[in-house]
Amino acid sequence: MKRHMGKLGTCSSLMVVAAGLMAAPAIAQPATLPALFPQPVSVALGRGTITLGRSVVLVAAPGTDPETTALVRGILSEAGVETITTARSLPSSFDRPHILLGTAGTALVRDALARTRTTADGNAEGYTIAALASGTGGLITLAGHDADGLFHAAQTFRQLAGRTTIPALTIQDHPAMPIRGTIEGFYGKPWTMADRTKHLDFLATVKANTYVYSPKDDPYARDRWREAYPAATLSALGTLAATARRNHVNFVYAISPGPSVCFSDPADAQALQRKFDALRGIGVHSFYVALDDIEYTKWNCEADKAKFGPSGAEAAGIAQAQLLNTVQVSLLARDPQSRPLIMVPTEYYDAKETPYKAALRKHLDPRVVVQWTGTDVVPPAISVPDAKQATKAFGRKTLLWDNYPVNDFAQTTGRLLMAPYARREAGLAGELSGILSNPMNQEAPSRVAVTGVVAFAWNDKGYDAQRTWHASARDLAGGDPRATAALLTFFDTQHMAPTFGSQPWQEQAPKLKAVLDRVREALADGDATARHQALTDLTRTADEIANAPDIIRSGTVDPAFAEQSRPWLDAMAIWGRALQLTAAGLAAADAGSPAATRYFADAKRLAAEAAAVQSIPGATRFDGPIKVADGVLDRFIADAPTLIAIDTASNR
Ligand code: LTM
Repeated sequence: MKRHMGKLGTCSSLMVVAAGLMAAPAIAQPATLPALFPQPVSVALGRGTITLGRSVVLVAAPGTDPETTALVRGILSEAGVETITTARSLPSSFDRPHILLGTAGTALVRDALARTRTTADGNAEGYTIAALASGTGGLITLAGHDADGLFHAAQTFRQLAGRTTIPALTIQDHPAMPIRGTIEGFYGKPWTMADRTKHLDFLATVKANTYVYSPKDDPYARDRWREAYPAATLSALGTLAATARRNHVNFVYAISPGPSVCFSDPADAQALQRKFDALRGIGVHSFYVALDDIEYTKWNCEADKAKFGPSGAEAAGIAQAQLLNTVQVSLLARDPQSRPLIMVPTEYYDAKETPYKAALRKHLDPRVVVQWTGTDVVPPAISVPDAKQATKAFGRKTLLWDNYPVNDFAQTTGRLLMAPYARREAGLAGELSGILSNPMNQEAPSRVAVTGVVAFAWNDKGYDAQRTWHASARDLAGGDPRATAALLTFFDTQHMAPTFGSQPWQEQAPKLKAVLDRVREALADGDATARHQALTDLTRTADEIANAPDIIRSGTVDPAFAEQSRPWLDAMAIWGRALQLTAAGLAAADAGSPAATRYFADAKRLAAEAAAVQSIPGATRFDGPIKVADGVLDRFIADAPTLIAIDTASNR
């Protein structure tokens, strides 16, 4: 957002300009609390505001990560700042906005925080922002507890710099959960390297710190796991790892040897190490062994029977633990920087006590991080007691693998999952080491849910599902209100989130359903005024649905979003026209006009056309007809001609 407001420092100078422009009595605009996502731990307003204007002074404390400095420069330019002067120390008074960056251990940062009577956040990845308005300028200190914290401070500063003025304030912030991000762990078409690069850039903006590479359809990670990657793929993964590093995101490489591994064969442990060595060679320092979705009650080799006895769940737990322990030890031996190994067990889908889990708990190195997906593969909700149960079952705090918004299972055929991230209980941070979202095959649409997952993992107690949802629409729309509204209309038509069973855990199109229910009620019981009002609302809603696809495609929304949502937008436009005709039919019938019959017939034809739109072949695991507000919109259009009698004899 570019702004050129000159060197207007405080409320009072802004007020003078505003008064001059509008010739109205000058009323000082009070500073207001900014909306920030993820919600910081605490934000307290001070007195006055700072306007960045055209010229600022940037002071980077010694040791500041040059890439974070470059990021802040970019944010300032984006905010309309034309001249960035650098300095090595702070003046005693501020004629312009001064931005100070650094970690809390540096004298410069300590001094700046003392001037604002603030202490530094002392948590890993934590940060403090202190903005002090003073004269025509001010001092904005971004103080990281560590380099990651400073990077997160810069991401919050991006949101502040997008405002017309920055209020004087103090922010103290740090994550509630140490691990936050995405596991590309779905079946079907993997993301492209370009998708992943964009996703890593996005993850940084929402303060995520982890991306796990685990596409089920990468043959070199699963069926052909023993084979080396082709040089070009390895090099592309290296580029990705570098992008992750730049974004302060931990790039984790996952391998799935389960379908063919022989646990007792040292050659297989060596094959795993060889694979990890190759990845380490291109800059990866974090590894993962995935043992989900495999047959674990049969051995893959006779040698396992000889070593572990007859096959079965308990023996599998012991064999898996032994292999993983070997990997954990070798990772640290080869690379002291290596992070703890992460694994997903074969029984990942509940926390019930079983012989397999007992074996894993007893034999697995306590350093190994264990994932689980909740009380089911796709659970309807996750509570603190659920997570406590998992801690008990797996013998450590677990890392939640949240199967939302993944759309690779049969119930999700033809769907994008665009509802807010919800039904995870505040307080889970006390019982989980983190959350990784398993996204959709469509990267850009996945960002909506991932924003929620990461915001919840950052601050579960302060998380607001609806407001975070709106904020993610705004981000995708580049801040444009019309495009934001169009996106939210679209999300409502893709709100349904199925479970593996027949009961969805998020309802379909709640906003649209409320409008359509009001029409049904007004027609059933309302007087002429109520009917007219309900039908007017219906027409407006139909227009919003019909127009949203064009608005989403008009360029303000990230083009990747429009491209990946193509068939859904195509179908939505047709459904919108069908609803417009339905609204016209109801209005005609309400006025006693026989034209209603033709409107309803045209609506029916368009509804059939919309329902026939198909997904892009191969884009998701299951191809099929595209769903748009299904069960709500289609039902209403079908029912509409029955809601009101059509006067076929009328000649009005
Ligand atoms: O959830 C896990 C641990 N494994 C698989 C995922 O790969 C898959 O994407 C989801 C959703 O279908 N279900 C799984 O079982």
